[in-house]
Amino acid sequence: QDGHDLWLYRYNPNPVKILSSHHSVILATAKQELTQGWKGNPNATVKFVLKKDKSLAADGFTINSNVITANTDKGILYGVFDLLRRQNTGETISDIKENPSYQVRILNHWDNPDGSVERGYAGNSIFWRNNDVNVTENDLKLWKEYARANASIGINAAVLNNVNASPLILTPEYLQRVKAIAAQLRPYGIKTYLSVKFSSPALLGKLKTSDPLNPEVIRWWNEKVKKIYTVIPDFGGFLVKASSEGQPGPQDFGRTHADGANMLADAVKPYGGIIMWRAFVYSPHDMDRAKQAYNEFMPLDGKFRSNVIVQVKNGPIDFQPREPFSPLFGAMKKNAVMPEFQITQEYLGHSVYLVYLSTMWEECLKADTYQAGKGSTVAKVTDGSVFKQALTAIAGVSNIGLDTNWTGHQFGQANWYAFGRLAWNNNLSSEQIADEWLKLTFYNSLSIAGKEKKQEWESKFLAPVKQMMMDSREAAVNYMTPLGLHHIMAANEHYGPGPWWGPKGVRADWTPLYYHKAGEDGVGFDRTHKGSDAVSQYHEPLAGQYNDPKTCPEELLLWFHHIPWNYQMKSGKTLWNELCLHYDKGVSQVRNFQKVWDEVEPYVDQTRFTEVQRKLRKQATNAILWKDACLLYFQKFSHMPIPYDLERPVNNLDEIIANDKYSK
Ligand code: BDP
Repeated sequence: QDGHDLWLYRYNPNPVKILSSHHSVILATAKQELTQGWKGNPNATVKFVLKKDKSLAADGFTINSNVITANTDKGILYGVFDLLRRQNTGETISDIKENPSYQVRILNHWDNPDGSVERGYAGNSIFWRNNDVNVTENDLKLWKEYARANASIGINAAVLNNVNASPLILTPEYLQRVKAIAAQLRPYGIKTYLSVKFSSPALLGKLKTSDPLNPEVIRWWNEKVKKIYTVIPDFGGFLVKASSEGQPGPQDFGRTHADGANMLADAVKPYGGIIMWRAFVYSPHDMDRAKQAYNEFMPLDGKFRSNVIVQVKNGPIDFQPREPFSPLFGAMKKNAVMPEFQITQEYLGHSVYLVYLSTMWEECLKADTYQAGKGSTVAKVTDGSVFKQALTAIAGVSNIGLDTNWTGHQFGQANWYAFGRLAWNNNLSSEQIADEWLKLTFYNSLSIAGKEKKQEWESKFLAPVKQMMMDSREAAVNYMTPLGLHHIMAANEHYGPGPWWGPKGVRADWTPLYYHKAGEDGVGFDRTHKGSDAVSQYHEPLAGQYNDPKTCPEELLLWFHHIPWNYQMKSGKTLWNELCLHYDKGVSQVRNFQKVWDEVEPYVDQTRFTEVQRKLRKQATNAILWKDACLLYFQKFSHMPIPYDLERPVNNLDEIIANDKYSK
């Protein structure tokens, strides 16, 4: 077992008969999957029924005594995968009805034409290689495996290239490769999308401008879109990062985000395409980066076309181990908004840390925005239940690369899996998802002898490993950025600690100093009414709760407040002592993960066991570095001792800083 089979390993299927009065490419896929995965009674008959059922969404289905019913062939395919999953996890199957939470459940690949992957830690791109557009047999095989894995968890869309988009992607040569990829994804019900560079008309078309209101520019995009649809008739649309981090955009021409998005929306509209327009923007002039996306987008609410959806990162800053939810959720009421989660672990230890991200996404989805009264959770204000938005979607920035196990870390697969499951059902619990994933990934690959000991496996492997997953995100928060600290990672790579970093000449809101604001008087970013007033972007009662350090959840305290070192926390301890305790706890949690994993060795194949064991060792070493670096650095301001009953630092701050290549 090298992990390449993901959660899809199937053991010796039983024979099954399939009845279906319809035919389509997708139904053929559904039949094939059922045939190679059936675990129910041998020679049972399964029926596919396509009929109009108003209570079912386009991708929804019911399963009832071996009859799978849906409105569309895609619905049948999802029904088949659902049935197989339940068989493989040992669930009882009766009277099942499933409708997806979001219409578009999409992976964003930050992959570049040269094969590199921005923030990718699992090898090079599966889609692009050295700017070479030739398609090999191996490519086709891999793309098909990719499509199958996605379909099995309900993902139905993929953006094939980086949001920092190369204009090359729209050239005829690249579009041919996109066509080849789309052909592998289509039988699994997956639509293809591309990221585009806003200045493509000037860069590729040699126009004098890329101004979205210029008639030549409009014509250029219309022509380009027409060509794309000739090559890929079911093309999904564009994802756009514009006027952000140096990317060109409508603001270069004095236009708004809505002007830019609507021009593209009009171009794809005749073909049923959509535009996902990212709200990840921040101008260097505003005083608090956490407020900027809201400030730019709120005035545009209602100004976007109906086939535009605004794509918002879960937190207001940038995929930190913990952030409050972005105040744009729920705030925009007239235009559709979609969440963007980051599956790749840019700020959470790359492919070294074992961090199960589902609990973080669940925290965001279940957070109450109060925008339309109590219960207006992020899930509900984005899936169409609170605001009747016609278009609903959710995106995950992929962690996939050419590594044999796809995700670099064997447990990174759980995050890909969890994203798909939550996109399908934003009400699922992370615990259930972990349970499914572990059974599918580790139990089903055991030998028969292993399987006879199912109960033993459940108590000795499933229970402790699931608990480790459930605790893993909080552990990372503890040893990296506890109590609301954020963005104190080392520059550029965002892996190790770097709270000291903030050289002159670098824009302030890219540096840790800007975010933690540690000084003799305390630590944390004052976002209260007296500070940047970011709290006012939240609806009451949240704004009031966040504004007062006594009612602000302690896990977000230093996000919203600048707090004196000797401030008394709910525990009665000082802020400084609590900070020390959190860092220390994070380290012991990871050490405990090592023990948990070492003990489950008899239940895991050697390859996967050793891989995870080695990564946990690295994670533990790095956790200690984080703890030592942050505590020794903050101690220069607090002048307080690390509580003597805690483990002492084993690294020296001056040496850590000397080893930080960005601080030279
Ligand atoms: C940041 C990443 C950067 C991305 C950017 C984005 O550091 O590589 O391009 O987000 O989402 O987190 O556009």
